[in-house]
Amino acid sequence: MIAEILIFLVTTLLFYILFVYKKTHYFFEKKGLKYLPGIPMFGNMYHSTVGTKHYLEDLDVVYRAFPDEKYVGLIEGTSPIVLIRDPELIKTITVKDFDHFVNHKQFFDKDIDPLFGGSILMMKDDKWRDMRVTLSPAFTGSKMRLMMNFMSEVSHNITDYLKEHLSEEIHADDLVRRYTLDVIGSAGFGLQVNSLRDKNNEFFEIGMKLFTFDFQQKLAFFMSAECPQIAKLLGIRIFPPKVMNFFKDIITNTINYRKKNNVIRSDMIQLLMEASKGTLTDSSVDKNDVGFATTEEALKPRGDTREWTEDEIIGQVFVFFAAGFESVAGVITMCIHELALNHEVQEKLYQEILNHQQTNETLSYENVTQLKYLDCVVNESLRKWTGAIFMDRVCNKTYELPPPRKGGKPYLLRPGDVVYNMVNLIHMDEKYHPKPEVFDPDRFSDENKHKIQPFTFMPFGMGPRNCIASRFALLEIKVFIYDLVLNFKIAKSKNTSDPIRLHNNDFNIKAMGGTYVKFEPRSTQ
Ligand code: HEM
Ligand SMILES: *[C@@H]1O[C@H](CO)[C@@H](O)[C@H](O)[C@H]1NC(C)=O
Ligand SMILES: *[C@@H]1O[C@H](CO)[C@@H](O)[C@H](O)[C@H]1NC(C)=O
Ligand SMILES: *[C@@H]1O[C@H](CO)[C@@H](O)[C@H](O)[C@H]1NC(C)=O
Ligand SMILES: *[C@@H]1O[C@H](CO)[C@@H](O)[C@H](O)[C@H]1NC(C)=O
Ligand SMILES: CC(=O)N[C@H]1CO[C@H](CO)[C@@H](O)[C@@H]1O
Ligand SMILES: CC(=O)N[C@H]1CO[C@H](CO)[C@@H](O)[C@@H]1O
Repeated sequence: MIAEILIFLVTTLLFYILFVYKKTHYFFEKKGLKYLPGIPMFGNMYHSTVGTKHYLEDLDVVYRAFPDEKYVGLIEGTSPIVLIRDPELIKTITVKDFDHFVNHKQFFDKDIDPLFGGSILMMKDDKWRDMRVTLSPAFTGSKMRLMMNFMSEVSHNITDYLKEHLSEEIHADDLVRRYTLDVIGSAGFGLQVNSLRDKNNEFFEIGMKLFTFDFQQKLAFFMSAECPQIAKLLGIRIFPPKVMNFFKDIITNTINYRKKNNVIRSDMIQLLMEASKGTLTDSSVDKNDVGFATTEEALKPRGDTREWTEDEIIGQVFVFFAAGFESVAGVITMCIHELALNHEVQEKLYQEILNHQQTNETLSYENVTQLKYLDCVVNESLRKWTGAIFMDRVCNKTYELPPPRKGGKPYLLRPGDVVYNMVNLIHMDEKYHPKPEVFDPDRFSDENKHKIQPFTFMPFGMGPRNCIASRFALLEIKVFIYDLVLNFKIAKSKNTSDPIRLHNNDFNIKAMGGTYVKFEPRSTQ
């Protein structure tokens, strides 16, 4: 009897899995979309789910399978997603018809993870619009000038540390994460973290915990992405309340301290405190701006201003962790790795920086944009290694995509349908960037940059929902690379991998086996 019930249950389950598997295929076929069948339950994401390949490598297989399609079907687990591969169409979705695609896919629910879920990243529609308009003034050029001091101080401290450890093999992944974490501590939370000297710093440890998911967290993440209702019902949380409370306490204590003692420090907490009182504005145009325009230029306030609670606004400091930690750390680490492997690029960059330093002792905000080759090196690092895998957008109003190929039929997107606008894979497509594996900053030189087709280089996303902090990120990267290249020769060590391959653990951009280099003294020292 029990055996029969078991057989019945197993058969039902198998049929159910097969049914779900076939349903997506039928769905795409009916709509005339090309797709790869994938594996039941995993869809096209089998290898990255079981951890034998990076997420990007799974996507790459689908991206390359149909070179003549403007978009194709992607099966993520059991969900059908439209993968957009045509730059022209990406422009239409992220800029021209943005009104149909305002929101990101919901990876975190506000009720499940208040810090991630309550941040601007996950906000929707008008609420997002209002928050974006409120926060944007905190990220304009003139505010970045203030942030630069915090970055430089951390960078100098790390340079000093490295001078005491010349020619030792350094684990750059760790070093760079200490830099970005210290910068977040200082520029974001008003803390002097100094995590390189104070190795067991609590802020550093808790910050790192947010990004190294253990098995339980991976499962929770999978659940809240695949079946959010069930996850919510079960009260599944990705981050333990302890972590959440740690950050909340820091923020609350800092604010209370500042209010009580009338302390003013020009960091993000300060800017956000002003924003919550509605006194933060910025209409100045800075000719030295780097990065993409933030949204206040594109989004008009809706007139009636929303009242935010201080909690709601201050919660946005956490965005530095959610969106600004791994992304920056990944690019800087890869840039260091590339410089160690590409000797000529590093020497050319060194010459530019040395020249600058000889006339101008320290790097100032005004001078950052004048370092043209540095800009090219950073952009080339972002081309190959941006953390932006795709720009996910959820369709809000029924929308007709043009036919995927000549003679095909248009595709109708319904509210709730998800599209992924590809970023890295377009950066690495030889159709747009010849010899994409080669690290060649001269792609961005004055002579060459016009050859880069629009919407084929978009490390910070595109349109009104692009990265709010691209200026902050570019500055943070440049300040550190400037100091490193000026003071040291970044050299290969025993464990430097060449060529660089992506590790296969999760979404983050890291080199397989880690990035190890030596910082050798420059002969002038
Ligand atoms: C190299 C570093 C960074 C990269 C490559 C990067 C990339 C991106 C990308 C691709 C998006 C989505 C854009 C889209 O869908 O069109 C995004 C959004 C965002 N990023 Fe960044 N980012 C970086 C650093 C930062 C930093 C330092 C912060 C600090 C606050 C930050 C805050 C945000 C926020 C708040 C959003 C969401 C904006 C919205 O939904 O309105 N990012 N970023
Ligand atoms: C930099 O180092 C100095 C001296 O060790 C220290 O007082 C300061 O707090 C450090 N700055 C940061 C941002 O960690
Ligand atoms: C580098 O990229 C940034 C945005 O990421 C852009 O503003 C800048 O113009 C680019 N520089 C060059 C030389 O292409
Ligand atoms: C640095 O900036 C100042 C002020 O903008 C400018 O006069 C000077 O030429 C710059 N120096 C270099 C080396 O670019
Ligand atoms: C570097 O590689 C050697 C083997 O070649 C290994 O024994 C050593 O632990 C590695 N060093 C680090 C810091 O991982
Ligand atoms: C289906 C859906 O999400 N509809 C939303 C589209 O956007 C408007 C405002 O921007 C919302 O009010 C709808 O709920
Ligand atoms: C010699 C030189 O170029 N000095 C400049 C260094 O940068 C500052 C401002 O950032 C200028 O005021 C100097 O003229």
